[in-house]
Amino acid sequence: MSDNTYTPPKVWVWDKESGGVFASINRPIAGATHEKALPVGKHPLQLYSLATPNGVKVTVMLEELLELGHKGAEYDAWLIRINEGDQFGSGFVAVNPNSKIPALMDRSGPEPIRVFESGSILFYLAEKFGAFLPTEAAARAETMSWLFWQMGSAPFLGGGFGHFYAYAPEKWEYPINRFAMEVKRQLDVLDRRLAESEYLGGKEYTIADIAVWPWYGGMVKGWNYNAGEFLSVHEYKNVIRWADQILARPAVVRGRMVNRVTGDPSGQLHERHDASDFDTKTQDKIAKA
Ligand SMILES: N[C@@H](CCC(=O)N[C@@H](CS)C(=O)NCC(=O)O)C(=O)O
Repeated sequence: MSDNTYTPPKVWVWDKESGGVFASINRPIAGATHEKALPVGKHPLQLYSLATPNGVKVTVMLEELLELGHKGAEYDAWLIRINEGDQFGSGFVAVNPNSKIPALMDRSGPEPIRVFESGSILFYLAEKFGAFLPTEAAARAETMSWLFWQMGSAPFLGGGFGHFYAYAPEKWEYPINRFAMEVKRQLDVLDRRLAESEYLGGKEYTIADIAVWPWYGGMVKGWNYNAGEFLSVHEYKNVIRWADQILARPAVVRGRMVNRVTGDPSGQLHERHDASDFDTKTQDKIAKA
């Protein structure tokens, strides 16, 4: 146990930044901090996002829909730099009052429809295009169960484990233990499911896989928080099999590149406005131009 004890006051007040990565953008109130309209491109779907695991879910889904031939899934992906506070601009808050990426505006109908929360966006697109969501009752229920499992579980992985292992100003044993245990339990839940089933919802690749993969596939690939060795991710053989199978999909490779601002420049497509952008507008190409 740490000797760093804290007695909470009777009433919490916001008198200082809490420290750690992202401390400067955290605040206890919602709403816009500044006036800023969002750009609108030529396509029916306008996405405002960043290639974090939550953002990647949506760009993978859109690329998968395009791969299937759904022309109505053409989209403009605009970059929202959350470390610079873009999510608190008035235009963004009008699309997502929760000020978090990803946020989608569907401009294909007479009135624009806003959709926020990545799980809700995946479900909206799956229903709109009739894809990646089984119609048979048992497979549909299983798919939705794993989709909601992701939405409830990943905050323990990101906000819990990732925060205390990678972002907090100091390493504290108690929260790291608490959340490492929970993340390993979650990986074991997935490993057991994927031992009995090719994909999470059953035989088909669905929005459940698209939602879970960037977080838990990312963990076993060692992409998130540099914590692969710490969490002994090699133990989760079925999750590794499934993660590699999904990574072999061309739409997934493209989806991971959109709105990415870190890593190899050839894998960073800051904004996507046309299918050809993957060949001509990645950061390595822009640097040479
Ligand atoms: N439950 C939300 C979570 C979205 C979320 O946490 N987004 C993060 C990036 S991964 C964000 O925008 N953070 C900015 C902030 O908290 O100010 C979803 O799945 O869409």
